[in-house]
Amino acid sequence: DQNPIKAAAKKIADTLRDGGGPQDGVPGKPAPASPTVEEPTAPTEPLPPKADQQGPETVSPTGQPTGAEQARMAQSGAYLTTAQGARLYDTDHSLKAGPRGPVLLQDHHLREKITHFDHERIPERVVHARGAAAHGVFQAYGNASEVTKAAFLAEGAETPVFVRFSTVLGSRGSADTVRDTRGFATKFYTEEGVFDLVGNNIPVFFIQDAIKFPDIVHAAKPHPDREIPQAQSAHDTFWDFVTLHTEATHHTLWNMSDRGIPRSYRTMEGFGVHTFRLVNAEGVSTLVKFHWKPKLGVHSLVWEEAQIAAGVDPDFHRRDLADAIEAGAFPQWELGIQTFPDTPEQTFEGIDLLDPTKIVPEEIAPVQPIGLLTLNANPSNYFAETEQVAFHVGHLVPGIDVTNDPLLQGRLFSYVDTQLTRLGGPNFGQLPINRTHAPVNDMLRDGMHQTAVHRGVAPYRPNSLDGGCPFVAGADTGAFIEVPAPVAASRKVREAPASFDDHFSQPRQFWLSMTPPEREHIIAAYTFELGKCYEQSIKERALQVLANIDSHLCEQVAAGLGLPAPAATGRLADPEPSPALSQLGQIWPGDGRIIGIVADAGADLDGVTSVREAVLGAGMVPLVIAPAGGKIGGGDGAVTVQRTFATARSIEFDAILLAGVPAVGADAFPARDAKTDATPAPTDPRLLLLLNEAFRHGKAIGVWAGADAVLPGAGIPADAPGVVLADTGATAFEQVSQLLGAHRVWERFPAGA
Ligand code: HDD
Repeated sequence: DQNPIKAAAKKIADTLRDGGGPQDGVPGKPAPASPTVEEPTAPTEPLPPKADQQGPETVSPTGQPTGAEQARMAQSGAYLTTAQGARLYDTDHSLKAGPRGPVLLQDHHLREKITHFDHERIPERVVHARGAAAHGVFQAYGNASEVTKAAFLAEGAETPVFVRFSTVLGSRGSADTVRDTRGFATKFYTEEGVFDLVGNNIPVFFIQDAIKFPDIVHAAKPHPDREIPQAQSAHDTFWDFVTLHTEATHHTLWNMSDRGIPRSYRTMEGFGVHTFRLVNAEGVSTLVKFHWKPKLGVHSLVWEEAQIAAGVDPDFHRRDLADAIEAGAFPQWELGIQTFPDTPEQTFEGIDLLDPTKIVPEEIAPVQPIGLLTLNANPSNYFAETEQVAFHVGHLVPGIDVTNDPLLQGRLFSYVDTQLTRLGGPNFGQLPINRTHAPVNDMLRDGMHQTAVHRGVAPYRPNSLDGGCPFVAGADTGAFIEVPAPVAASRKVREAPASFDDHFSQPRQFWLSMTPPEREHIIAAYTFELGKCYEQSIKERALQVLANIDSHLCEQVAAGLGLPAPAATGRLADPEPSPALSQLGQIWPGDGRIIGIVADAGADLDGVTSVREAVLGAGMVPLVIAPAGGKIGGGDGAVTVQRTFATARSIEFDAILLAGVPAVGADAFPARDAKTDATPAPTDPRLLLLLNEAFRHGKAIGVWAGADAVLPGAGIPADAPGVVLADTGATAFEQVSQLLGAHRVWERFPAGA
């Protein structure tokens, strides 16, 4: 039988018949030992770096799993059982009154299987529903001990962590690359209890008071009548709210910048947003803002890439994170703090530190690195870990305290409340992923899904029956020790301080800090999003907001919308630009970058082989793209194909190399005409599209072995910036990898990308 699926099925059936499988229930034959199930909160050993970092399709285990691989199998035991442990002899047929008869209610296995399935889904998160996560370790540098007594920040401390990245607006099944804020939530399993840093990739928030959170979320989520659009802000209700409510201007501007479409979770900054309060061993307090700085730099997609990815690979960020970790390219971030004196005013250089719509520019308060985060293991089970993890800004350890930021104060209520619905009761802290690594002695009892079997009779204090236990900690080791900051005598009010009224000077500072290509992207983003609105009055109001940020920005967007540009309503602020806000201008390591190498049988295959090695040696991932799958070339020099013209799309690659123009008769490239020396365009439009997109998206392109003949057909001028014509593959890759340090060939922008 030539059909491979049938052949595989037959092989399995033969194995089972020959006694190789669990159905072979010979009485008296011992069942195979069940492998030990790992504790989900303990990070599994990082997978060893793949010897050759093959593309994802070559890394899946094939054949019979053994050892550690067996522990990763879905079922740990050999026999299929009911939930009560009774072995089953059939799971494919319902119990019926005869082969053609009705199904019997008596069938416990049928009812149990279907009932459990019916209840497999839990409510998705009301925001941040779509996410991806990883285990890792946090290593403290020790310098933070000056400002905090938190044990996990002391020198040499190593703390297991679980980090979940997310989009905010979309449902669980929405696309990764939509324009949105990204969540960056970190659970530190410290020896003093769990500390959660629940931040975003944008350092400011839409609103200044938590009471408005339902409003902004209702406005940003899909319209309630048709439930569209999914996972995006390009619609009337969003723009209605953020233009009426101008404290949202700063966050919205960040969303419209390249920060709203990250290249990867690995290349995002993270921010704690609020000002927190740290307390050291002497009881001295310091105000701080937390920052995560990615070792790979801060990089984004271009808008067209984001849109293509949403269709071609909606799991783009999830896949990128998991692949990088599996390949051993562990992403890293430094945790940093900006520190401010804890004065009664709680301002710094005139910036209100309690206003979550304001940043403190790094130029006036440098970010001091205090530790290193490394993500080194993928979750074993998405539901048990990534879906059930429950973060909470109130999960604090001794030495870290909150401030009066009214947004933070409301969050302190919301996070535990939401878990009651999402995770079905108050015992979600007992789920493996949420369990603290510190001893728990909480006197909380019973409730839905209680899994602990508590002993004794005195879960109360004071008691005499348990000898007075448990005792309370001293102020030196206890959490939630309030810094005795005075609370100004006042009257009860529903008001914000006057300093919260400035909604435009920092957006203007952000705009002034952008480079020309970044500004072009912002203009294009506003033009796109407002162009998707139906209500003229909302567009006009949005232009008024833009006029209060910058006249050029307003005029360009107005031109795109075909509307007049209004003037600013007042005098524009004149802030100093903050270069740290720009993503451009630095050179970054290329670790984990994906290099597509286009080749076919007639290409320079020796060159391809050596370039692959060079790419791996540089810590990047080479993926060979060919007209069809399998191998190209023969013998020892054969090259394995990872992507075909059918499966490759430009968005996956950070740079493209072309390994030559093959000889007559090759599939991909037509030959040079011997008489005229002219080379017709390549025949395969998918290759043309790949090259053309890569070029328009500012990606470096390296060619050798005559492959420059392919470029005109793809609309690529051979002398364009970032197009490398080299003699050998080695030189082509060397120059391309240098260009990658800047992420993109920015000279090609602005070009309408
Ligand atoms: Fe929130 C989830 C970040 C304001 C209410 N939030 C959630 C997550 C992140 C943030 C990263 C996902 C956590 C995960 O991966 O499980 N949220 C922020 C930041 C904010 C912020 C950085 C402002 C600085 N959030 C905020 C406010 C409220 C909430 C003002 C409510 C008053 N957030 C929630 C929530 C969620 C949540 C409803 C949904 C799922 C969850 O908590 O566990 O409680």
